[in-house]
Amino acid sequence: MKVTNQQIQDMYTCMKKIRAFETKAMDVFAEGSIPGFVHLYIGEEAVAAGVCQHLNDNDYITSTHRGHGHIIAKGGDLKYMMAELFGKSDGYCKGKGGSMHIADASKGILGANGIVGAGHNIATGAGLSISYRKTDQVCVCFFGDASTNQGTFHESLNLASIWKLPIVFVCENNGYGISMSQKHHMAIKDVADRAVAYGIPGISVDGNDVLAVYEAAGEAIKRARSGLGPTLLECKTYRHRGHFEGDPGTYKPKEEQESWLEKDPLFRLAAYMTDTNIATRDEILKIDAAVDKEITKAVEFAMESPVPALEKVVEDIYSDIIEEVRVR
Ligand SMILES: Cc1ncc(C[n+]2csc(CCOP(=O)(O)OP(=O)(O)O)c2C)c(N)n1
Ligand SMILES: [Mg+2]
Repeated sequence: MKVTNQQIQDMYTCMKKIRAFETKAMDVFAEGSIPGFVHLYIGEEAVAAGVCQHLNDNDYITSTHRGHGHIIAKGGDLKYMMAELFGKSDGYCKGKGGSMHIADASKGILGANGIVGAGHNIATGAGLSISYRKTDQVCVCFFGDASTNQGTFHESLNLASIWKLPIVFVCENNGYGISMSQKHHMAIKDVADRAVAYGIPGISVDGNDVLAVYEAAGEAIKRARSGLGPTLLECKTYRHRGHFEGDPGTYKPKEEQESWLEKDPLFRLAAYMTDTNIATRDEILKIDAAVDKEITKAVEFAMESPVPALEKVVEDIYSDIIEEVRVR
């Protein structure tokens, strides 16, 4: 699959945006500015960036508790995201959802999700809706390795396969479900092997190599758009932080952490870009500076946004859409 220098630069910008957003979220959480939990995506940026490079605004994604990266890569607005993390009224969910409940229907972002395995079903529903409407949209379902032990994963892959739904199931295999390493939560090494049970392609790639992710995701998305059905794409990666902020991650062996830090996807891509003359060091630093500026603005926006009034807690509980359906 052909990739242009411009697309490579765009993927770098996207990964840098995720890294900078997450690093800022880490800092403001440590200062006590963010209520609730934050699960950071640092180290896994190449997966969201490489996959979403192929998507349009009207394609769908479903996400997880570790969702900031997916939302940024799908075009989510950093200001509204940051305000949501701060629990402020200008946030995506008016400050009532927080980190794990960010959605933007205008961009096909069907929501981050605190329920492990729930995105699989939402993606299958979105895929079914696309196939009913006969459009060329796709839905990408992002999820972690441990979530593939949930019944929802198996039910969803089965239905998506038999109905040839336009879905790409993207497993971000970071080797852990909270503190439990993969070798203690499943008896196989490659999650992609699970595809065999549903008669669909199962591909495993280096999830810290954005070009490998881009290539494999491109094939899977092409297949889905052309009506050939779903693919299970496993991207092997690693989270640099603990499961959530506050988890010191002492269960991760030091040598393991060091070996993955050497494979940092952002630094790897920057090195590739300079080695192959796609960008100079100065050009990369310019991108970094522009991204940092955008993040600073997002934090200012979040800090200036008002705390929601107490009475707002009882608003937005029932959907107007349900009211409309009832009236009809
Ligand atoms: C249905 C459900 N069971 C358990 C949990 C608690 N929980 C939160 S994250 C997590 C592990 C998820 O691991 P994985 O799917 O590999 O994603 P990762 O955190 O590694 O990105 C668990 C068990 C939950 N949120 N929802
Ligand atoms: Mg995991």
